[in-house]
Amino acid sequence: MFSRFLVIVLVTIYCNTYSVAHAADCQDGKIHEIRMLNKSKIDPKMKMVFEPSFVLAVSGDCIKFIPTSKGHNAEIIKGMIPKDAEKFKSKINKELTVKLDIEGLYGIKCKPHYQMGMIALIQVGEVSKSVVKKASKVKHRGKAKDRFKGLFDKL
Ligand SMILES: [Cu+2]
Repeated sequence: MFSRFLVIVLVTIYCNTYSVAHAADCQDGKIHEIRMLNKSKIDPKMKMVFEPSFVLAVSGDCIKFIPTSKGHNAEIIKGMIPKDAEKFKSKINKELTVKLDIEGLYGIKCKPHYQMGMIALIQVGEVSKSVVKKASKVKHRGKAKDRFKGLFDKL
């Protein structure tokens, strides 16, 4: 009986600690929202997009990926993440908030629609020319190639 009570107490403490820690994660920084859409709200001719597809953030900011349309996810593209930063990947149709502490460029794709050009670029802090050059050299397929070119051209 006592141990059962203890388990409940411990679970309660754990849950509270977890939610508090989680909520506190983004307290110091800004939360940038990126929507996952079947159709762009800016240019309706564009299908399968992250919107905005480029975010300029500072270290400690959070990015919230919102599954506005169904069937999308957000994950790091191999080779498009700063050294020492942690990779992330959301589940299809699930919202994900990540805190980005390490400066640099983060390339994001939606796994099912990558070839259709569903990609995004996040810049955290200042980035050097060599960082931009390295990230822009990552090879892409399908429409992802053109859309990344468009994003890198603006950097
Ligand atoms: Cu998608």
